[in-house]
Amino acid sequence: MKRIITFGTFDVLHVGHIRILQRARLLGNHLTVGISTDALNWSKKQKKTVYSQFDRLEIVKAVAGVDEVFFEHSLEEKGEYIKQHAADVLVMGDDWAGKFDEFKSLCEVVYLPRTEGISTTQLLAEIRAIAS
Ligand code: C2G
Repeated sequence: MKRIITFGTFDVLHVGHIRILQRARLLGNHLTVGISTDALNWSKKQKKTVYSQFDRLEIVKAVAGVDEVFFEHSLEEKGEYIKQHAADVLVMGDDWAGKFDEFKSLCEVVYLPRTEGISTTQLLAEIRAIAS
């Protein structure tokens, strides 16, 4: 059994999110996803989410290939989350490249390329333009 862990906000779920979850899952047999809480999202990005942490957790849980979800309350607790979930591999998008190398003592750390041309920020701008 190879256990994968990944983290993210996953607000207004889009194909970039789906692809990273699917590619992460292909690296092992079990995928756990840490969903950034609303408070963490505000502190790390000064952004409010469209969907609440509860809705974001429920949506990601429903994605095929996702086996388990939990709330990520703090970036500083990442090592604890890796241990609690007995993860063999930490997967992150390459926008985080190098940022989590300190966890290489606990598990393998893999940065996967982001999907080009799509982001929640861009989607929200398009929704605003369509709605106005
Ligand atoms: N992602 C992607 N392609 C995109 C957009 C996002 O592959 N076009 C990936 C990101 O690289 C990340 C995951 O999808 O690995 C979730 O992205 P976000 O919701 O933006 O998550 P973020 O706020 O970066 O949270 O502990 C770290 C954080 O919780 C990561």
